[in-house]
Amino acid sequence: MLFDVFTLFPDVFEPYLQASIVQRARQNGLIEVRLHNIRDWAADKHRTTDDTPYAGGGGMVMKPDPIFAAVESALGMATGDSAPCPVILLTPQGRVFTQRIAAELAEHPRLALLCGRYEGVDERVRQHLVTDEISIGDYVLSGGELPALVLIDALTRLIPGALGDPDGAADDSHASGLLEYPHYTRPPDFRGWQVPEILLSGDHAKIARWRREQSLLRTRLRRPDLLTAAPLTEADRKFLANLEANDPLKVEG
Ligand code: 9D3
Repeated sequence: MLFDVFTLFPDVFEPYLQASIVQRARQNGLIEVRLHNIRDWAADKHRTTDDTPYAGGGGMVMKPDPIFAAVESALGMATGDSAPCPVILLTPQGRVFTQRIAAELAEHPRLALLCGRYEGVDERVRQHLVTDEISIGDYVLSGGELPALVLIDALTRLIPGALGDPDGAADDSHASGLLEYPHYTRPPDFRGWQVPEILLSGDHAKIARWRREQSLLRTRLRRPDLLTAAPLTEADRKFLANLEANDPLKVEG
């Protein structure tokens, strides 16, 4: 999978791309990330990439011409060298990124990621270049660079072979639609706090059921919105119905 990233701050990408699972995926040829500095496509001698908004309002707006030049050149749009690919603007106004959107985007062999800065980009970029707009959540960041890295990381994890584990991303929280059950490792007694007996029992069927129930309890308590959408078995529904019937206000420890 090829990511073309368009940014005024290409340097902030390097440290993360040179670490973690993303680095291994690059070394294994599973992903390629091409960083394009929008400033390299500014036409004037001061290499201007932003300007004041028409009709005032304060702040700065990213100029359309360097962005169009950078994206059209990198994607071979003028020469028709390459198939059209999604051009995603990272913006607080976009649809909020989820695992479902990650899976949808991971189907594409190539994505262009456009990182906004300042108050935003000239509206004509949105209208005539961008094909999709994504936010990573309702909080204010300084630009689209961290969101672009978030997207690259989430999509890389979905590529078969990108994780060491052959089971891949199937076990990830959110892939099942539920929050994860509690995890423990050695020692069995840490400062007097015990690992739940059942995990030491060796009874794999019982352990699987306990973990599933812990996932259901935790999701019901912390993210009831997920529970309505999650694929639940008949046994799951019985467990939840029983909880409601016996003790509607019971909270997990
Ligand atoms: C000061 C301007 N803000 C008025 C409320 C709007 C604004 C514009 C640009 C706020 C933040 C930004 C920079 N952020 C992004 O470009 C961004 C972002 C984010 O801030 N939060 C979550 N996802 C994203 S994706 C891109």
